[in-house]
Amino acid sequence: MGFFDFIKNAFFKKKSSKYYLSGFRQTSRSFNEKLNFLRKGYTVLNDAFLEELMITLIQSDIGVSTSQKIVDILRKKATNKNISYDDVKTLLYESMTEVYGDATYTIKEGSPTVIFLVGVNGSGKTTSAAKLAAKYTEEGKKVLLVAADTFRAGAIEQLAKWAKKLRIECLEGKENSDPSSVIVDGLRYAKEKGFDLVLCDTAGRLQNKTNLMNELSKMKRVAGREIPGAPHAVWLVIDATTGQNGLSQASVFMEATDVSGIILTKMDGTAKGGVILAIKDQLKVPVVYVGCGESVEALREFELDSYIYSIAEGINYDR
Ligand SMILES: Nc1nc2c(ncn2[C@@H]2O[C@H](COP(=O)(O)OP(=O)(O)OP(=O)(O)O)[C@@H](O)[C@H]2O)c(=O)[nH]1
Ligand SMILES: [Mg+2]
Repeated sequence: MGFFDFIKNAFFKKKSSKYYLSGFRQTSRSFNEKLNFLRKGYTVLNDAFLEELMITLIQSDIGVSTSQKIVDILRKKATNKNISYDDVKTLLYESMTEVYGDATYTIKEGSPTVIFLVGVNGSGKTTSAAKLAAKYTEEGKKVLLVAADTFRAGAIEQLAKWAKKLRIECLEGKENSDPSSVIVDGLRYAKEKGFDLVLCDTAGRLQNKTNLMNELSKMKRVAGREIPGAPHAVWLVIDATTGQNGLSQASVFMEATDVSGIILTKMDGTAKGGVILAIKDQLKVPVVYVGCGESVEALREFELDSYIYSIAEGINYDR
């Protein structure tokens, strides 16, 4: 069985397949259209071909250095100089899988486990917090949402509304109060009431790095004082439609705090899904969730094989 048959079989058995196919539809379409140059003229894997491939990868938001790595891996893998379109595609997707590397992610558990969602405004923190709360509640965990975005008017209400709709408890901060004090209240309440997981939504104001650093480190400090090891994860939420720009946002946050994972939202609204490879390769932070649509279920755990399959072959299937 070939590489694709293997991942195809596994892919269609998964509940996530339909979300991946629709979430990565634009990326897949654009990527496959760009790869069409391979159909024209290239039957030999030569420098001109590799150069053209490199350009295609860069145009797909994979970034220069990550694209170079993929091309280098592919060159090494290609033992046969005479290549067909299908050979190249298989080699390419194997190389992309290799460049991503280890895709396993485990959350350090605490009692309760505390997760911060951080990121610039509009990236999808609040909706992701709500969607994650719904997912973990369904898995049997007792989940508390903490609305610690005390900065933006209406932010607390936005999360409280979601919580009400999903029937999940939400501790609401007061507008303009210190977000760290809301975190403390939330964690004390969670301990007292025996919650398993606390998801903290934070403000997305575009600050200077010093302010951001101070605010995030204070929130971390107070969380750690309440619950040993907290926060157990800090997930940076990035809007995928920003493409390579998201990468520079991520660098700023990574300098300000320890980011343990990335949530890439709005995949369904962009052809820039290639940025996942650039983020993991350049920042060495794993992608933990991908937002494949507006619905609660469309926030999916990141699965490397499903991702590669969706951008590679998804286009050939009826969706
Ligand atoms: N299509 C799509 N829309 C999304 C996704 N995730 C979030 N959104 C939308 O993006 C918009 C912004 O989401 P929010 O969750 O409010 O973003 P935020 O980071 O909390 O924003 P601030 O609180 O202003 O910092 C909302 O309209 C969401 O419905 C996704 O995966 N797909
Ligand atoms: Mg918000």
